[in-house]
Amino acid sequence: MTQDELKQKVAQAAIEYVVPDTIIGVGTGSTANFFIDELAKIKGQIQGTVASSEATAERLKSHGIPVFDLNSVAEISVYIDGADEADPGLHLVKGGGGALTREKIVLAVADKFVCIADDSKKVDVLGKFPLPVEVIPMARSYVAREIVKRFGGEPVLRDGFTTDNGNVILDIHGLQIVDPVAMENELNSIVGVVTNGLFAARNADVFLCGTANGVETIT
Ligand code: ABF
Repeated sequence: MTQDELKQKVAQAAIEYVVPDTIIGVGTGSTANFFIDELAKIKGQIQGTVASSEATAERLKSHGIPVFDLNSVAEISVYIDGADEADPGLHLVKGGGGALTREKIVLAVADKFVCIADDSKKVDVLGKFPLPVEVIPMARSYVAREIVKRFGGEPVLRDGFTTDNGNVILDIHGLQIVDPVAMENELNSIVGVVTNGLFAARNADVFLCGTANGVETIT
């Protein structure tokens, strides 16, 4: 099976987690896009969605799926999104697509987090994928220096990229993240950091992992 076929399989499997007559949080990226296309087939069964990026909102709307502003929504039954890395504790690195802050905000409102990815995203220790950190532009150099001082690694400015929130991203290369919860919290304590791509304090509840032998459900 190709990687796209694996992504499609997990997207189809995620439909099982869609709660009828509720609002669904929808992530960003190529795997989430497969999910949106599957969701379109059952769009009459849900009230609507909240999107984690402008790109996702566009795709949802192009299928005629209602997209609500998060401020008008009190409850999201489930948040379904991809990841860049997942460790055995279902702690994730996300944000390769640059949507990490809105992803984390939508997730904060959701009752359940279902992560969908092919098995290339499974790792023993997080950090091989550069860890994205969204930063207020004027704090970029300060935050980069603090990161090197506290964690080592090499923060690299994502060239020519501005987030949906008007900020920049530093991708930290060369990390071995053995305590993802502690690192997530400490990164967030640096003034000028908006969010970081560790989804560890709130990790995934379910990981639907696409393998050559089918979809593995990891909880
Ligand atoms: C989002 O999409 C991100 O948090 C993550 O960076 C990315 C995964 O993309 P893909 O599904 O294209 O591999 O979920």
